[in-house]
Amino acid sequence: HGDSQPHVAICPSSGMGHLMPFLRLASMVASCDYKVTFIAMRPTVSAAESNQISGFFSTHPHIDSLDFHVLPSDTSTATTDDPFYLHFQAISRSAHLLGHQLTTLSPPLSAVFSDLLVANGIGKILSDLWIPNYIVITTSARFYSLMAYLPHLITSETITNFSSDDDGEVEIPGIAPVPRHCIPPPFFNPNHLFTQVVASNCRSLPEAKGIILNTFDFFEPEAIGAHQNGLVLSDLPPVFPIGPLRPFELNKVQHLPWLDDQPAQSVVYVCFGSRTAMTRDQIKELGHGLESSGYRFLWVIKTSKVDREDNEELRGLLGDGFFERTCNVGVVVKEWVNQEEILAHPATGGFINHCGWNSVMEAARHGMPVLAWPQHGDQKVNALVVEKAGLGLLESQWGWAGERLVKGQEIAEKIKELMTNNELKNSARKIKEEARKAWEKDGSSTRTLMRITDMIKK
Ligand code: BUP
Repeated sequence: HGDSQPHVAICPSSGMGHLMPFLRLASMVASCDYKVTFIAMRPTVSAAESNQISGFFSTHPHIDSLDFHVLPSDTSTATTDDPFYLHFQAISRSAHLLGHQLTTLSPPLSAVFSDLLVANGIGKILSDLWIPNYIVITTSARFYSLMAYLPHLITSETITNFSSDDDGEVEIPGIAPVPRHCIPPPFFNPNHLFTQVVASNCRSLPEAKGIILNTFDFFEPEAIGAHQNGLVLSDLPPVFPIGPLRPFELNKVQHLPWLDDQPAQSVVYVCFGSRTAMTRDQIKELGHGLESSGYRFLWVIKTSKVDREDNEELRGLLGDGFFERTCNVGVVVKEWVNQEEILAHPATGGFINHCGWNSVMEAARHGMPVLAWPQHGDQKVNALVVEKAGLGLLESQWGWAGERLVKGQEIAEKIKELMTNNELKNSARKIKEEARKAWEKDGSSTRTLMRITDMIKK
């Protein structure tokens, strides 16, 4: 130990979808006998994130924690009031301060694992000091390709030339073209805050030592292969696919007495991630859909954008009598649940999900068939990956959040298909098997993680 033990700093950005994979990575790196310092972004966007961070440190006392205070976002020029986009901008704007803070850590850092959103701010500072920076991508390899190529799409005006009713495709070297309707709408506007933050950080990708991907060879062979062969852009760093990242141990064991009492594979688990996407009317239709599908359900529902204001009355939202009529077959939860445990539970038979990438990797790890219902951002591209890999069903006509009201009957039909499709069940099982193999002694993710840790030791 002592000075010979390599020291790695883990720098996530905000939002549960960004925090979770970094906590997992911190735990995995610490178990390779490295000294790990975890940078906690303050304030967090949601209370769930700060709870998750404290839960993590109660089981990982050997990992150092360092708070980093993010500068307030600059709302004067902002083109959006979305709290997550504003926070992304704030983090991106503060990243140079984070870079300086990292250089004062002791013992000096052997490497940094950082979020893409801080790449621009810390990249140059770290490379001047010869500290290798590995950028961790919290989305699919396919969406990473689109982001990496975004600066080029903007400069060449390829993307701004699309009109909103265009049903063309965006060509990206090395990977299958991305249908226009799957590209996040902000990307068509080069002045949108989200587009600017992503594009400016992606311009710094070439400064990184490597790109860590939470995916695995079997799941995304095309996009991983394209990067390994330098097809997307020739100046991008090498990729290191080490997914599915493994969950870490928590002190609190969740009790799921209701789920324990249900028959095997009988329950539809419904969760659209930590931020809400759906309109009130759509939530109501989803309620109708679940009810008329006749299946049992466990529905985790978030009714406002960020959990701090999450105080809406579910009863009013779901309509008179919903709870009375479904009390024997369904459970609705507003609280934070341990999703991995639900996906691992024998009673769970299907997963209705927005395709936040962590959820996708968790479904893959547990071989859980997914009804993909993407809402925002990277989720439509992720849903294409889910469909192509054989992990789920995708109804491409359902649109982005709020674009179209999908009726309960239509949802119920899809739920029946999800729960009865044997071909899908078999391919999901195969994916689980391959995800397990990726982490065997000689598996692709095990070997890739070892390559990274060997590089850091040198
Ligand atoms: Br909600 C919820 N419990 O109650 P995604 C989520 N999770 O464990 P998101 C719980 O949070 P972005 C809950 O397992 C996953 O690891 C879930 O990340 C966990 O979606 C994580 O799936 C959520 O990537 O993030 O939060 O919408 O918008 O960044 O994709």
